[in-house]
Amino acid sequence: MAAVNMNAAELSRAPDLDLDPFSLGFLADPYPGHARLRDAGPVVRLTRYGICAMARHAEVSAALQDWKTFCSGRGAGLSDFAKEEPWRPPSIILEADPPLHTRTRGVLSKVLTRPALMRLREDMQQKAGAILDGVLADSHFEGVSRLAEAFPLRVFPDAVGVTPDGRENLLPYEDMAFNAFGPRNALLEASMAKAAEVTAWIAKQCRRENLAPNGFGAEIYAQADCGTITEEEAGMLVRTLLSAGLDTTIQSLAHALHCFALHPDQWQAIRESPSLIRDTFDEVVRYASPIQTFFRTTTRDTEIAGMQVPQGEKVLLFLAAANRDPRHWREPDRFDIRRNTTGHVGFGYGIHQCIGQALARLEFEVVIGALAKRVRRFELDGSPAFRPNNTLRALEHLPLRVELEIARPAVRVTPAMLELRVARKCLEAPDICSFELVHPSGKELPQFAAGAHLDVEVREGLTRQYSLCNDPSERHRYLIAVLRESTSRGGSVALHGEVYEGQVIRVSEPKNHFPLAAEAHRSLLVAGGIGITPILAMAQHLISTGADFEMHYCTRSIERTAFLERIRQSSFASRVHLHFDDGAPEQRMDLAKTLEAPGTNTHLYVCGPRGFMDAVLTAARARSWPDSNLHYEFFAGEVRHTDADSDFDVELASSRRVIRVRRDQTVAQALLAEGVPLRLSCEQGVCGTCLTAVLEGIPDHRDSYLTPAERATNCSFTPCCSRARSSRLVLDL
Ligand code: 8QM
Repeated sequence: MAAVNMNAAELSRAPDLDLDPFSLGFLADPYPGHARLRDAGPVVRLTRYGICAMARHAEVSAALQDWKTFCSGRGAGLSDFAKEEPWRPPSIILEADPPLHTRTRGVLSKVLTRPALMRLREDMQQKAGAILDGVLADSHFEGVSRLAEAFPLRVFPDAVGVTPDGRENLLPYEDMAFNAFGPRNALLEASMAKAAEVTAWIAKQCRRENLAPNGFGAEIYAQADCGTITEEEAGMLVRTLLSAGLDTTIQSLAHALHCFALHPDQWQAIRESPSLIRDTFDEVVRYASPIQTFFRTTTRDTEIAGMQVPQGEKVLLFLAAANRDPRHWREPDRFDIRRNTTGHVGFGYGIHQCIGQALARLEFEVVIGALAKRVRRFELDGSPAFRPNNTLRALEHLPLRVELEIARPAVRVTPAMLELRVARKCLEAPDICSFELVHPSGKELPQFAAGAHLDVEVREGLTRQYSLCNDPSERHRYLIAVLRESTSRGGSVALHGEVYEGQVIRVSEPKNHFPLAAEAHRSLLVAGGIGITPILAMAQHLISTGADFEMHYCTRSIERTAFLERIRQSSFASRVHLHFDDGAPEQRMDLAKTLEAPGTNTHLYVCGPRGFMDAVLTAARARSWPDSNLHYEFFAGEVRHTDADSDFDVELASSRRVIRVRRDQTVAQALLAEGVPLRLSCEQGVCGTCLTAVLEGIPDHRDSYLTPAERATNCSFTPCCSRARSSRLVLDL
């Protein structure tokens, strides 16, 4: 589109249009406005702003590629930096032309390399899994905050190396930056409410000393050390990442979820061929165009499709309208993951095309890939709501309902049993005995991690689970502690009364259903009574790794407190707070204070009696602790029985036999009484040995074995303790 020497008379003037593409009405439903703009001509003049605009694919795409005529150096928003003071120092990449742009873009392309992104993948997958565990525990959830925002917020700031404190400034900053490309309307004013504070935080984050050593931020500064850019420019490029990297990706995810809910057939296709996710990403960006518009400024008189556009004009490019121009696309308003999206301008086009798209694509593939394995179907559970922004097409609320994949219960291989000698049996407190188990010939024992337990065969046919409470770095012994409960089904009584020093007993290899989260920045350990056992091992491990943690141990009285002396002598004594039910009020545990304001990446571990754990977990959830940061294990003997229990039927799928389960029986008891073989171990929903697939009906889960997400699928249950909500369960037996 070169400047041409033509008489102005031979060129026609672009038609005038009185339309405000930044009004709330336009932004709420931009599509009719986009059609008007396209149909009015290849170039139109927006009288309200005195600027030119283009909305057809051919012209938008051509202008984006002709950076010499349509420059970025005078701003990518409405404001002309040649005439107005920019709201912040201009971006040295987005709002720059060659040669500066070439140099700064070169720096980011050296930082955001494929190998660098590949290194992030595994960690992202883990984080996606943790987020989905929490979100999918509920069949209804808010798609924007719980998923579309939660995931990028979890991975992107870490990838850049942003400090954990103050990350809540990131989204307000981006909202402000994207509004600032538009006119000074009420939207911009509103998002600028806390501008000074938010901008100051961002500026601080961009400094070298505030960036983590391994992130993209530090990599950018490493380029300053090579002399490619100055120290100040490095800070500006970090600011670019923080301006452009979060809300854009968030919205690609949010729009994708919205599209999947409206097009279940396409979600089904993705589930069948996950390789379609890559193309889906581009189709979402085309179809929804999270970035709707950008501006350029003409550097010379030019003509577009026979119409004159003078030098020094702001030109508004409607990326979103170009992406749905019927002159270019067949059925443009149809979301179709199989279409060829080549040439879409959702990432811009030409020298300024989005440099972060590979990172966004990676995030998208990881989350959508994880969802594809677990979610069969998305449905809207109410109306979505949009958040108006001068540049972004942003979903604010997306109420979703999901139907989950049937999780076939994993085949769990029975681990080998070990025969160990009781080297020491010791009364730790009234009714609490510890047992030190060693290899009879003194060999090293299989290693265990903090939180692990042993299945202990108390006697033939009676197996119970006990947490290991010694230091996990010890290899010569296992230490368990057992509370004698005369009301329970005999395990603890038998261990107290029938097992002596010198005796050999059979135990499983250590199993861990209560592991520490590797990524925790800080851990809060909370034990009630005998729940101290796994917590002791955790404290021992955390102190040895130099981790930040605090431990709370609640018991009925000092006399009934097991391991008191060990704790007082330990290397972590200073981290421990003791709380006695019969002690002075000021030493009781203050849940509100202990659980207040969870830092990002603080993990909570709770073990104790059910009522205790319920209180702690309820208090944590009330203070917005994310589910993925809550870890808990019920200690033995905590199966719920209620007076409301009623009779129901179970049907064996293989034989169609129907067996009645009476209100005073467990499913396991009813099955065994009818001669149906079933392997049982703990009989209290802790070990998972009896896990059975449920083909129809809804179980009433009472175990502490399945994860909340597994439970929500209703595809398996533990017949040793769980019951039925429906009148019949069809079991895969
Ligand atoms: C939009 O600050 C910047 O450099 C910058 C801000 C916003 C973007 C790009 C760069 C395209 C995502």
